[in-house]
Amino acid sequence: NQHKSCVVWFTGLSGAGKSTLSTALEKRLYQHGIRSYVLDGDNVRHGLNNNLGFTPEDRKENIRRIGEVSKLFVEAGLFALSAFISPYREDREMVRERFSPNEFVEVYVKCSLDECERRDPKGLYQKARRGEINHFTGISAPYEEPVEPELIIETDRCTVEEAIHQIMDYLRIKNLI
Ligand code: GGZ
Repeated sequence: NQHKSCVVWFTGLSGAGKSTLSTALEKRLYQHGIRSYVLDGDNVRHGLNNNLGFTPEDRKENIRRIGEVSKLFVEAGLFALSAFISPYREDREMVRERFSPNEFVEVYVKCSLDECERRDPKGLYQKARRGEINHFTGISAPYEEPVEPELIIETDRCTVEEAIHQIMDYLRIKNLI
């Protein structure tokens, strides 16, 4: 049951489905005997990065640190499933460059802003529209789409199950699992 380890880097708008997909992938990998760990806002922004906000500079540092933590996971032989908006192309590319080409799998969790705003699971878009949250991605801060992501998953057009299939197939083709 030899496998390589890698980072699966989920990028996309708030509410696009990054956490849902990374958690579902963690479960599926576990069923295959592969240990992985989800890094997301809940376990990183409240701890390691609790001194960072949402300005471009803070997001850059957020993503840089998460990239370094992801690298430690991969060196430890685990799959790192990193689920952050990571809205700036330059910041994602900075992380990519820390890995060998087959170790970094960028997954664009694509969903229209309209749909994310309709879902609004935490009511953050509504707050952002009212001007109660500054620098909110999609409303008052940019999201730069990936140019050549390894995978694009359109969460307003497929089920979680289908999305996980798509990722697992990719990992198999690349001999990562
Ligand atoms: C975007 C914000 C903001 C602002 C708080 N902009 O959907 P969520 O709630 O649970 O996930 C979002 C999370 C984004 O943190 P990231 O570390 O992923 O962002 S980045 O990669 O850009 O550094 C959202 C919440 O934090 N949140 N304020 N202004 N999202």
